[in-house]
Amino acid sequence: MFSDKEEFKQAFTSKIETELGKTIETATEFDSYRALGALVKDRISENWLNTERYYKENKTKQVYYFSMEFLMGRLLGNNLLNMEILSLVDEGLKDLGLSLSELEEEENDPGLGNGGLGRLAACFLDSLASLELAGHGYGMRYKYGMFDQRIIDGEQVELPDYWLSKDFIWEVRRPEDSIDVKFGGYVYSDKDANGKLNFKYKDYEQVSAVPYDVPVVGYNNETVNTLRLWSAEPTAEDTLARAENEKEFGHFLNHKRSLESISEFLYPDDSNEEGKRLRLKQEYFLVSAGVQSVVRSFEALELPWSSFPDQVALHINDTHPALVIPELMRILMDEKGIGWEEAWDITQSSVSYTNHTTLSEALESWPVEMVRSLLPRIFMIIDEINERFCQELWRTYPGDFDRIADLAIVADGQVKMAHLSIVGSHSVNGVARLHTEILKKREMKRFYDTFPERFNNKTNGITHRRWLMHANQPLASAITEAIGDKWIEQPKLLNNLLDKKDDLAFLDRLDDIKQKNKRDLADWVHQTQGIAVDPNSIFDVHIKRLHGYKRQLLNALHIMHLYNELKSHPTMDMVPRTFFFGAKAASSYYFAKKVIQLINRIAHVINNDPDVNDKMKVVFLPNYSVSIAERVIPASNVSEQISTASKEASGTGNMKFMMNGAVTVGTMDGANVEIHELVGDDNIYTFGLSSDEVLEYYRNGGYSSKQIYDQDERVRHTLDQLIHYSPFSKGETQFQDIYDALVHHNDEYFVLKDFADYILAQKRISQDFEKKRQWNLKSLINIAQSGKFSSDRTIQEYASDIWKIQKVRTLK
Ligand code: 26V
Repeated sequence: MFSDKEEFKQAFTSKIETELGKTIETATEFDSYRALGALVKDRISENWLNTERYYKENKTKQVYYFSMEFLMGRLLGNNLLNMEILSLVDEGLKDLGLSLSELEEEENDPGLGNGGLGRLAACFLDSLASLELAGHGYGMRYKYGMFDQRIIDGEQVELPDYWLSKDFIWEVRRPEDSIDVKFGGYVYSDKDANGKLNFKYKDYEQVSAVPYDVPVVGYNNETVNTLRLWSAEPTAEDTLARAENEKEFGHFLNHKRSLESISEFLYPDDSNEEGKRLRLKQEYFLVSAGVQSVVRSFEALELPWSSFPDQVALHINDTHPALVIPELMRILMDEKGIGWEEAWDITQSSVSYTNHTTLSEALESWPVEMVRSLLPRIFMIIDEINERFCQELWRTYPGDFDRIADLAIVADGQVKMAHLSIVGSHSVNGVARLHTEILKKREMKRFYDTFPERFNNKTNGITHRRWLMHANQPLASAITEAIGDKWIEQPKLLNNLLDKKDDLAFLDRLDDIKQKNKRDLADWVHQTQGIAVDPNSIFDVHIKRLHGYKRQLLNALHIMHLYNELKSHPTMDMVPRTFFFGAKAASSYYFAKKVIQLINRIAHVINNDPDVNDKMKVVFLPNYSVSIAERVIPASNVSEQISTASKEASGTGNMKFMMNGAVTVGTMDGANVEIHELVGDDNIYTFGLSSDEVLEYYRNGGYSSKQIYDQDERVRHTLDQLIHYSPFSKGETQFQDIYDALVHHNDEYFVLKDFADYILAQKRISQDFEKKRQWNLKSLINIAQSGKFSSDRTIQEYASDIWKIQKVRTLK
């Protein structure tokens, strides 16, 4: 690496000259970003090669984390941080008249994920490399990631996110490792001389999966793992054959486009909509390319097949890559000649599965006919897995038709992917304690009864390197000055900050840092949106995907209520607040888009009303992304985690806020429960129904939102403003559907039920925020207790309990 700043400056200057044929003076910011990236890549490559060689030579067990989403965020700053040259580079660039943070802005944020699930995968990769564990990501190289959100006339408009418009400098295309993936056609079998059935495949369509490898750099070590993203292209033979057969070039182009569409775009996470065939194609494409390439690497080791599970762990991030199970069976049986029993044993022992939601509408299932026609051999194998599983159940529960129908993998003309995932793996985990309990006791109870030993909990985590050390460098430095730097390797040691509870100077320092971050955010909001916000107000932040169950609507209605209070009591004492929102709604999710429209409407009314706008402001941050989260979270005072209890499997934003000293207002849902347990009643604002209460209502009824509307004047007044003439509706009907959902369709997410309690929690926050010292102490306690939520802890648990892998030392 660079021994000092001067050496870096020298190397950087010559990179600009050799790589770009320019000088520091003539280079644009993007040029400088590229040159810096190229320089960093040079330094990564040696460790990358060595890591790979080490794993091979030592036959290290490898984990492959299959995920349809990796929400990586920008890589430049993170790589510099992990290589421990961030400040050296920062200073060197300053000498040359450049700013690192401005160069970082030149990088497109690769949005190859929807939200929590994709970002978790990215945090996990960072932890795997940083803990020197041999774990790699397998994902899709979508041409278009999460859409680019614009707000036009107060409504969400989606533009394609062509994130590759500027080269993605971190990837390395490896055509030599391409894999052929087959779709469609039909299967026939013949018997060989020994009477053994062989399955053959005819008239299929063949696609080439070309891998693009991205290095994943460990923190302060020599490990560089790989994120392998697959891209769909026509195969060489296919192209040649078509060129010979098809005289018309147009046909060829159409064919090429149809193949490439497999890795064209990321599906939004609420799409129950039609046209899912392409999504199933995407899933099989990732799985088949991935498993074939894993098998290829395994074979290079020249070990017996029985040792496959000692060499390889295949992890599936939700059910999206569940076809790993039949695909590995297919390869082992049809291509390697292994019998069913042994193949099944190998498969089950290698595969593990994480469930990320209990929402029934989010559980994947595919029409039998679609699977059969698109993946004929895979369907046969699934069908056989199902047959054998149902027979086994019949032996354990003879005559219990109801139970068997309930647990079957193929039933009602559908293939149930969660069932396939549980049956075909040795481990099933939930992502927070409460979530895992709900899986065991309710959603997957019958599976838990059948395979209790498979179920386990792995509470989610976040990488403290990106979310604290990089996003909030001043806070990280203050922590290190206070308790030394061991917390970086052992985040639980953040606990030592509790010794500073009575240290007024330290509490003031935390406050100063927060204040500075708030000013920076305020400046950025002013520059980008033209909205002036008061850095002394409470920064109250609600950033996450827009979903009914996440209840951005509850927050919005509360803001309307506060506005009404201020308007009717102009002299009312109110602690100034700025409400920030960031949220994308899937394009087909009508209700979610209405809520975005409402929030923008509220922002417009409040921000332009001089009667209130020195006390309240509402900011909707368009195009919420990892990089926006990195700006906003360090500047937050209040973290909104207000999902309907039982619905949010874990949440990970909640952990990021906590680690940056924001205090949570939240329901007892997901990982909020564990945050509450760590910080205690005084350092979190909990409110609302418990998950048991919610589940009880769903089961036995008894909730009437209309009754609350009729009885609570505040609710009625606020809701009426949605449909009657008011500043928010202006007499139009655009919010009628929100009103109807809450009043006439019995408020599926218990917004009205929790409204009163939420108002009280928010009142307490306002009162407490004014007691500065006490508030700073709450902030300190949150930071001090956040170590548990480092993804290093989570990954260590996966490594020892599920994957059975250990730390390795890579050699120079
Ligand atoms: C998918 C769908 C599809 C159908 C309509 C409703 C709906 C709602 C949510 C989803 C996403 C399911 C998978 C997911 O992203 N889960 C998130 O995973 C995070 C990481 O474990 C966790 O923190 C979040 O609580 C969980 O929602």
